[in-house]
Amino acid sequence: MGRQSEPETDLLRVAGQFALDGDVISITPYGDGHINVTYLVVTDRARYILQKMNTMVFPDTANLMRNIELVTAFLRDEGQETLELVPTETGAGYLVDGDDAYRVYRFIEGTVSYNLVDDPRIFERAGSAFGAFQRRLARFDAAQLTETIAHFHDTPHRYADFRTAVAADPLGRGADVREEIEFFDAHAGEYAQIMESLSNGTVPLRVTHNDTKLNNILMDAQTGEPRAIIDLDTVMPGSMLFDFGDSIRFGASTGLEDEPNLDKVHFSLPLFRAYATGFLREAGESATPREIELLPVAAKLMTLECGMRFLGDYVLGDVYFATKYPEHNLVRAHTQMQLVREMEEQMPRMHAVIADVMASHDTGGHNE
Ligand code: ADP
Ligand code: GN1
Ligand code: MG
Repeated sequence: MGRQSEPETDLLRVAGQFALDGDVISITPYGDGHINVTYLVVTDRARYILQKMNTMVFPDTANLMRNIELVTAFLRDEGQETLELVPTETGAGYLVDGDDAYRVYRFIEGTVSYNLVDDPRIFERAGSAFGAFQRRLARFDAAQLTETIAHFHDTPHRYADFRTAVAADPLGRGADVREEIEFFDAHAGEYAQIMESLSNGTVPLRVTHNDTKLNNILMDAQTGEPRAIIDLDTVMPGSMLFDFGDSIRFGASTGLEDEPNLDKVHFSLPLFRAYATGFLREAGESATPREIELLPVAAKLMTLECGMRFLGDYVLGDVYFATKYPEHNLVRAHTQMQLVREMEEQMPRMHAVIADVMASHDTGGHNE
């Protein structure tokens, strides 16, 4: 089920309640996010992003928006370009409209984002940007933040949800995906590695982004340098390993997350190296030995976790992720499974890459 766009008159009425500069010329669907419904609003003077927030995924809109205000204010104070909310005409940070909630951001002009990269230099910059984001937020008081989605990267918890979905099987889709279900069952013994290390303190709790897909970074269209990290809905206490792993899951692939032709989907060791180089240059100095040890494992675990979320959603009838066609979530699950298999084959090499990158940073020094 794709999330439905609103009728144009409703959108005009909604946009009209925000303090926009100029008269609205057009409102059109925008971007590739799976959670919110995003529109580009063009006025005769400026451009904006209007989002109908997903209140099923984020029921506590007030605290979600408070988190975003706190984090963006902090980043701005640090001199970092970030999302900028546009208030409503009555000065509120977002708009409640019946059962729905909307927000508006200034459009960050002159930027591009990618769903796929083949140039390791671009991916290294993505690594630096997410590494720097995490390093900066180490100075932010995590106690101020609300946990917007509980157990977000708690992989054993995600697996329990997955088993519940498979047991319910409301549409009878389970029978067609038995092999896929077995794949995630076969890995069940591995899922607790990060959570156990968080519990025993060998992996510290930090403030993390938690949704570090490549398309959540806007890069400067002229220079290629990262400008702003967006999609701050899931900034919460978490592990460095979640952010590193999820970026690798999405970006160190030669194919799109929803590429139906698996011949095009391969885990890329050069892209893995590039991201690790950028990320660890910025965030590696404070990493504990256990964090370093788990970086390759985290890539695999975040890929397994996302794969079981896609497959679970397929079984439940596509109620969570936006989809464009009936098998979309299944296609996404297949790409994640393919990447996991290849990561397993490459695991010793991934560990060697991390050792190499750490050694080169030790000798090169860290520049703040
Ligand atoms: P979702 O939670 O659904 O992923 P995002 O907040 O990531 O939604 O927004 C979806 C897409 O909209 C982004 O991938 C990006 O392309 C675009 N986008 C979001 N905010 C801005 C902004 N302030 N300026 C420019 N583009 C933006
Ligand atoms: C969703 O919001 P978006 O599209 O950037 C999801 C992530 C998944 C991702 C998979 C709040 O991210 O956790 O990893 O899809 N976000 C939420 O592409 O569930
Ligand atoms: Mg997004």
